[in-house]
Amino acid sequence: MTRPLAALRSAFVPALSGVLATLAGVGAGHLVAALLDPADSPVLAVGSQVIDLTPTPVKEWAVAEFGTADKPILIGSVLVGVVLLAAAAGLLARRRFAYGAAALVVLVAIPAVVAATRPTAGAAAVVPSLVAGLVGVAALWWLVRAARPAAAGSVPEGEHARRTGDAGHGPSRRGLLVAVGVVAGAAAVMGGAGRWIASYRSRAVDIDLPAAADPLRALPKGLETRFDGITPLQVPNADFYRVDTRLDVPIVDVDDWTLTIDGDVDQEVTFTFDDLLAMDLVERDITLTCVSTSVGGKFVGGARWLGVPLTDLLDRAGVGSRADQIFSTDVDGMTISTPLAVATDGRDSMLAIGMNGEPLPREHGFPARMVVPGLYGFISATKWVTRMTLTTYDDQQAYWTERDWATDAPIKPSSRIDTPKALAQLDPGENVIGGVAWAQYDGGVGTVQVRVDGGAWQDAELGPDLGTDYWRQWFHRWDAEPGQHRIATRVVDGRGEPQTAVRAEPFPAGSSGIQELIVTVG
Ligand SMILES: Nc1nc2c(c(=O)[nH]1)N[C@H]1C(S)=C(S)[C@@H](COP(=O)(O)O)O[C@H]1N2
Ligand SMILES: [Mo]
Repeated sequence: MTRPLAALRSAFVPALSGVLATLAGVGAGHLVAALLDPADSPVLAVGSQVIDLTPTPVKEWAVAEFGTADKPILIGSVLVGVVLLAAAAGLLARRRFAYGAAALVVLVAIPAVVAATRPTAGAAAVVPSLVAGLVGVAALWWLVRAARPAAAGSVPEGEHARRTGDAGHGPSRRGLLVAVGVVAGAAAVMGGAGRWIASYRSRAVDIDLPAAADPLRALPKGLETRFDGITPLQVPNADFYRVDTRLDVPIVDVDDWTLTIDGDVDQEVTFTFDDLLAMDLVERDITLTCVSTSVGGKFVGGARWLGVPLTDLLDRAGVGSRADQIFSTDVDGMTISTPLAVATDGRDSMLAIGMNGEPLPREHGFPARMVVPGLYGFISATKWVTRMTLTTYDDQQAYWTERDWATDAPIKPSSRIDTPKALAQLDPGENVIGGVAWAQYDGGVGTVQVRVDGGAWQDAELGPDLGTDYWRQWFHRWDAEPGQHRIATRVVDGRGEPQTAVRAEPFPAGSSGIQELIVTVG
């Protein structure tokens, strides 16, 4: 055997020991966290910290590149980093066990510190990382011991086999295999159990919500019932886009939850969930849009929200004259700024507790979230909200404000092509082009237009009108001739103003420009 190969071989078992010991520790930490607070799991804690520390351009790139898959990719990267460091710890442990153990302790100290310094961390936040450290070091000790050569000097291959079962003379190859198997198995079982428990705890909530004081009419039939590929008029909860800084879903117990309104108010008030249920509830069709969505992007969705008008809540507290923002905080200390004057200008801003006839799904903010028509979600749609502080932009800066995003960001009007898809292969003859468009301000969607191969803009036909706060489905029948074609769309608002063709990136106040895609006919 060549020298580098031999070195590699002798490094393999120690490195593997470090990795397995670490995975066992992480698995144990994940399991304990699932029982206490899943957010304190070592991997999630580090992942969340990475999200918060990631510079905005990188985050934008990741969201654009991977969409909602950015989170599994992030967790994967954290795990790869951990595995490399764990392998190094294993190699150190071969030199001297204490070195390797120390490296492992440093490795778990990172999530422990991160978990303990989360804004809402309790004393128990470090427990999962402590458990991870203890289990990791114990597993490493066992693996290192099991891997130690039976005697000083070299033992011929066959000797190992013969020594199997000879407990008195130190560990054997079989001992090592058993240790490796047990540690790997335990890591998988504990990690798997942790995941299962966490997902069981985050299952849908079963509460009956009262009806709105003045319920909306049943939803009309949308264009999706006539044309394949057009986004449903109302997006089912399970398909609704999700954008937030959380890796997991906060598990909020509705009996412990309260919402406090404080800051520049006549009197601080606190509402329980039952207090909300006792108030007059309203129902509204509102389209939610994410500032991170690119032109033609996916992070937009229409839903029917049930909740309490925001001004009913603010009036109970009595807003002072100094405040210019609602600085809202979620269960985990995440903060969002909303311009007070905009939110209270008469639009249907609300604290939503229901979505499409069901309690808010945990992913979408259970038990309560803000919804403000016409403002991008990052300055308006606080999920899992527990506090609204009336304050000024000078006095307090929210999460995205600190990251240089705009503080006033009305949703830009836009039209999106849902069908056909970019680069689709179509049959010649009649094809339906269709999608959704929004212009969430006075006037709303006036017309939606379609342009083929840079020609004249032609009016599309519109689907049901649910008000200016809601998107509008549209379709256009196109007699397609063989060849390659460019199709584009734009919305013209009720005042006759077409959406701008000027391209803008999502940062800092939302994307703009016209979506154009290429299809092949023939
Ligand atoms: N607590 C909390 N609320 C949040 C966010 C968040 O990261 N944390 N993200 C906001 C953003 S950027 C958007 S676009 C909307 C998305 O709401 P959805 O996930 O229900 O679609 O929630 C907003 N509310
Ligand atoms: Mo967003």
